[in-house]
Amino acid sequence: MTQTQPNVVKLLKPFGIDETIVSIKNFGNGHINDTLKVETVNNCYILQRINHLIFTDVDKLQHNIEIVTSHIRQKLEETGEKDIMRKVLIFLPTNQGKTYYFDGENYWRVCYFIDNSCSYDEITPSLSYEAGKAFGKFQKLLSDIPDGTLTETIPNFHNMEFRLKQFYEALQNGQPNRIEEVKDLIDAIEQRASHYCLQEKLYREGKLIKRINHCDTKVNNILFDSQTNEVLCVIDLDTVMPGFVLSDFGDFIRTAGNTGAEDDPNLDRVGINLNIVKAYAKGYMEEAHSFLTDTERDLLPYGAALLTYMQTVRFLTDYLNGDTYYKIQYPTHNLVRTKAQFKLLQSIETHLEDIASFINA
Ligand code: ADP
Ligand code: GN1
Ligand code: MG
Repeated sequence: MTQTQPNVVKLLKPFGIDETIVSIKNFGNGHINDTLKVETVNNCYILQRINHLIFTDVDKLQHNIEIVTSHIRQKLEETGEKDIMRKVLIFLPTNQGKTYYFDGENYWRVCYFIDNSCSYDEITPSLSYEAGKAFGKFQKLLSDIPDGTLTETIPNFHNMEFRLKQFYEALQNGQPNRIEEVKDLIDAIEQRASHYCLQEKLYREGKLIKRINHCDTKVNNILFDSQTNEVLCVIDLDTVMPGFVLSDFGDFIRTAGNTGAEDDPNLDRVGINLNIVKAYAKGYMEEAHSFLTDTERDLLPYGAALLTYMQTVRFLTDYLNGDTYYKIQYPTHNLVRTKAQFKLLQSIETHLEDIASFINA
């Protein structure tokens, strides 16, 4: 945890849990929330502290998640799914009827730990294929949620024009020494700015629609059966919101299709891993071909570059602002992340035709 260890017994009470606790473990390595696995004599739970500086309207956030999980549950019931407890997250209500609890300082939520499940931080082509199917199916399951039902839990989250506006504000108000230090990166971002605002332009022209996306398509946001490796469910639902379809293709390529790490200090290790991209494209298209428009499909390779460009801009903006958003482990962490994302972007930009061939295979 980033804070002192919470009083887990006290936090579980409002959710109606007063079983004896057997163990408490830190879980996950996200940049935003804090996750604990809590085992009691009868059950196992995930307890999460919601970062309310980032998700500023926790009530709306949890409302979105409740709609998404019940929609998926209903779809699974309709198809006669037997193992529903393991195929969609179940959040526990408090005695106030909310799926979160405010302790006066922090917001907390609890869901059941899915038995015999695991997640992976390392990728392989076969996991990538499964992930493509899982995220494609996730978008498909949610594609009939009526417009206006879900809110943007972080307004303009994957809006490139908005991210560039934040970047330009950081150039005005950020730390002067840092701005000076990264002049070349700033130039590279500015040169590409209009190219990477195509989605917003097409949307205004009525040529691109919005749909529900996961918006954080990392392989560790999928739970697999720890024995059979079958996909169980998609998790980490905070950023499920309306937006453009490229998010869920592009962000997976950005996170999994990198031969190096997101914060790799050795840029020689960073580049696009085409085997991973090929496998993801295959799995994703198997599910998504039924709902993608021609425009969306044609834009998928561009989406891989766009999401990587967006993350470059977001990491650099945070660096210029003095590291107020992402958790960092050392002072130049956001700069190292920016350089690695930019290297990945350059690599993706030279392989757009390969990516298109995988999508159209
Ligand atoms: P974050 O990415 O913000 O740390 P996640 O919700 O993705 O938070 O959870 C972190 C990790 O905890 C996941 O990658 C997964 O391994 C595990 N996890 C989360 N929820 C569950 C669950 N209900 N059952 C089993 N494992 C879970
Ligand atoms: C954050 O929670 P985590 O670490 O999966 C961020 C994503 C970024 C990512 C960088 C709410 O995700 O948008 O892509 O870090 N989530 C939020 O890897 O900003
Ligand atoms: Mg996660």
